[in-house]
Amino acid sequence: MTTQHIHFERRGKHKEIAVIRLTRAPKRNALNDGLILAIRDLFEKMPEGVRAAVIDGEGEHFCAGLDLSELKERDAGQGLHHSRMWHAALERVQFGPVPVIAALHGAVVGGGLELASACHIRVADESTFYALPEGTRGIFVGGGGAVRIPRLIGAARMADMMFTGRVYNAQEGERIGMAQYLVPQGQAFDKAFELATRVADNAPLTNYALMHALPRIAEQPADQGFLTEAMMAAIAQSAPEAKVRVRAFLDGKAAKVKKS
Ligand code: 1HE
Repeated sequence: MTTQHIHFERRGKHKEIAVIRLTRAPKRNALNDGLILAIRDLFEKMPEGVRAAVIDGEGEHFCAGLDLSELKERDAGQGLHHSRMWHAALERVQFGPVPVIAALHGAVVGGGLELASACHIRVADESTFYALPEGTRGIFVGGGGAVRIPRLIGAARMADMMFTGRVYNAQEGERIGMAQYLVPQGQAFDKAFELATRVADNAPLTNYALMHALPRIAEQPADQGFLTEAMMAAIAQSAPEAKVRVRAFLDGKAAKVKKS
C-alpha cells in the first residue's frame, strides 16, 4: 500500500512485520501535514496480524523534520492545534498497537528526531547525525520532543543542542542514548528488521507491558510504580502463553540465555 510520501508493506514469514517507509526523498522526507496524518492513520488502522513495525526513510536521510515550507504565519491558536496534531500522531506511534523500530541514517533532525524518539528502539547507521535546528530557526520543538528527548539524553543535552545548534554524530548519539544500536553504514534497516522479527516473537502481553506499562511506571512515584508493576506482572504471567513458554524452559525445550 502506498499513500502519498509513505509506503507500507507487510513482510516476514507470517507477514507479521510492517515496514513503513517515508518516500519523500527529494525533500529529505520533511514531514508535511499530510505525512503526519498518514502516520497517525497507519498506526490507528494497523492490520490484524502485524506484531512489530520498522520505520525508515528513503534516500540519503531519515527525516529533515517539519516541512518548513508549511510553517505559515500561524496565529497562536493555529500553532497550538498544529503541535497537538503532531502529538496525537506520535502518540499513536509510541502508545500504538505494535512495537516500532526506527532504522536511522543521515539526518535525524528536528521533527525527524521527534518521530524517532516516539519509537521503541532506534538503530542508527554510521551516517546518522542528530540535531534540533529549531533553536536556530527561532522556533521550538512541537512534536513531543520536549517530553521524549530529555528522557533519552537528558534535558541539559537537549537544551545545548537547541541553544548552540550542536550536531551529534552517530557514535556520539549512541553513547548518549539517542540510539540503542549502532551499525555500519547501510545496515540499519536489516538490523532493525532482524530486531523486529525477534520482538514480534514475544508474547503479545509482554510487548504490551513494555510499550504501555513500562514508560508509565517509570514516571510514577516509586510506591505507585511498584504496585502498577505488580499488577502488570500478574496479568502477564496469567496469560496461557506465559505458562507455555515457562514450561518449555523448564522442560529444556526453550533457549537459555547465552553470553553475547
Ligand atoms: C526541506 C526541509 C525541510 C530539506 N522543510 N523543505 N528542519 C530543518 O531545519 C532541517 C532543514 N534541512 C537541512 O538542514 C538539510 O536539508 C538536510 C541536512 C536535512 C539535508 O541536506 P541536503 O544537502 O541533502 O538537502 P538540501 O539540498 O538541503 O534539501 C533538498 C530539498 O529538500 C531542498 O528543496 P529544493 O526544492 O531546493 O530541492 C530543501 O529546501 C528541501 N528540504 N529539509 C522543507 N525541513 C513539530 S515541530 C518540528 C520542528 C522542526 O522540525 S524544525 C526543523 C526543520
